[in-house]
Amino acid sequence: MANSKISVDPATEKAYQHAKSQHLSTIWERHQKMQPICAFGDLGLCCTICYMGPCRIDPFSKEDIRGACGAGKDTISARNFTRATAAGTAAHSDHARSVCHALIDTAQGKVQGYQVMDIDKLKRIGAELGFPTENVSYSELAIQVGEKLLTNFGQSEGFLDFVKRAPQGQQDRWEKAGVTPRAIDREVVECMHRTHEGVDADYRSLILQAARTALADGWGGSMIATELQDILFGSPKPVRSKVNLGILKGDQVNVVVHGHEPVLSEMLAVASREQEMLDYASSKGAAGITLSGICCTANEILMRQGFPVAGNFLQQELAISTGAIETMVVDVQCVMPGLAEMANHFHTKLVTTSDKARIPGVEHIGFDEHKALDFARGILKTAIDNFPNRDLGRVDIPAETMDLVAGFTAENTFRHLGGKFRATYRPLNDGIMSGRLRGVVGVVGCNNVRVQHDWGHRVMVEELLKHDVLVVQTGCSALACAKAGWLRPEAAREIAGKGLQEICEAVGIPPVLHMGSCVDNSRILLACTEMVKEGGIGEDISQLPVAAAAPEAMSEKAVAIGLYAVASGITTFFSPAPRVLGSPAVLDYLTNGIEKDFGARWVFEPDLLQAAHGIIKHLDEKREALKLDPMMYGIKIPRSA
Ligand code: MSK
Repeated sequence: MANSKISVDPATEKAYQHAKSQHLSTIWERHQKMQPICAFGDLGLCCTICYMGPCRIDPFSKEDIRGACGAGKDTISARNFTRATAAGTAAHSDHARSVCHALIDTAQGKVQGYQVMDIDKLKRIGAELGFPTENVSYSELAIQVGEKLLTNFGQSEGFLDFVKRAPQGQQDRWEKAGVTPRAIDREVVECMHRTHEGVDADYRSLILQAARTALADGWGGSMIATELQDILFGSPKPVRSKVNLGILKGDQVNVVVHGHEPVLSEMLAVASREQEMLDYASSKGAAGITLSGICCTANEILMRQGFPVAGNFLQQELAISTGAIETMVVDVQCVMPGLAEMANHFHTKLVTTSDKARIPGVEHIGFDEHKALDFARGILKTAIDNFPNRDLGRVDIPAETMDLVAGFTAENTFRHLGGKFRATYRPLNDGIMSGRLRGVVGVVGCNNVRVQHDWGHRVMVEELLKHDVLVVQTGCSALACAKAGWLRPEAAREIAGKGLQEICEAVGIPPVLHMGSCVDNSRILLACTEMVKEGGIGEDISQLPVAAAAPEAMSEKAVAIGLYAVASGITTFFSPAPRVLGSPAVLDYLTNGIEKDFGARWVFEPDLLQAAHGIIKHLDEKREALKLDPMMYGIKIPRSA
């Protein structure tokens, strides 16, 4: 941690101090009250799976202590890890299932307001799935694609369709390890079965099932969600916008979307631009409507429509504490129940909209896609009606905002790099081969109250940029770096090493590429696949000079993402570590043994600057194995590596 402040972001620090001065409960105070955290739980050595316990294993005991059923620390720790992976995969994949249904319903004309926006992508994916794409209506094709991908959830035979997209080397490894994912729901269910009392007690066998489940997320649920959202709402293109609490407007109706699913927020985006709505806002004394977001619903409407972002995970309560939000509309995942209490202190209406996610005491208006646009208009109208209730004496919006460019995808990065006439990853691969670029690293994931807000992302990314590493990002990590200004093309000149600077300036991209929400980590898998296909820097993903990192990991989804990255051949630096530190065997497998199975491993380094240096060393080892040119500008590996 850089200092005693709760955040390295001045807007967040100011908003926190303001909330504290009003004695408002925030995550920082509640977390403090939880201290000391339970070491058994933290180490993964508490078993709550049956009702004979809970059983806890003392990690320091010289005896081979076992739970009542005889499960030791390796079994307990691996079971906890497997269940976390299953929960993370379930979250991403259930999201994907909703998008499949939304695409089918749209094509059947059953929903209001949506239309298929990316016909080219629909045709590409239709062809990939084996459907004729000529002389067929787009609606028919969309239904076929949606229905085919829906079978990936529960099919009793075969493997997931998008597994075939992976480089052959990855597919061969998965087959050899017996982890090629079959059906998404099946893998999640099998995790729950195997971790039930008295089933699988072998830690390696459990972790391999966790890997199969994580792969069902990365190359299944998450990839389906990303692809179908692109088809339905349009594939992102580079777009300018702004980030941080200062985007909230003192004289406008502020509506904030929060969570992960873009199905409703896309309609709110449409409705917020309608003249009728703007006129209604004006009739209530507001100068306009500002629609913005928190977390990944924010990333979705940022990537596709350029709407501003109020903040990332740890800023959600503070956004309400500005006193300037009329309505916060939440859907699923990363929505803290603590929002309810914060909203009660202000005029803010907090509204849950997914029937899967309610909060006691909070108004629930179940989203009805069939009347999606009218539903969105209704929400906006209520927000506008709430504008006169704002207590102007309590409004305190930090001034900070930052410009950014978002909207990068595996496909459009391809076009950017290759120029207008020949879409190719060649310049990227050439940049790596010639030593202008050291490699590419995906720095992704959450905020975690155990880490100073945004500090982990920034300390790591800054070090990587200085050492000529192109950084791709998603989720709250992208927003942390956006607030620092590193998602502006000018940042290349300001912060990047000379080689990275030259590449960014030649192509006109920022040194940090924002690729979307958590499910869009699947775009990073596809970008790695393209790098392999382009040739010259590795025969499969595990040979590429690439890595992944989650420096402020918080959710079970982060565990699933980390595991599918590793199982896809990408060494992943993850902190805080998942709850496996209490089992030396599980820890050794995840950080060493797993490399034999997948060509990559986990690294749990809590010193995040040191972790950045570890990433740089890892990239250099990959470069050396490929006998690539030395780094063009001779930047040395940092001493701590
Ligand atoms: S929102 S999962 S805190 S990235 Fe996707 Fe942010 Fe992590 Fe939630």
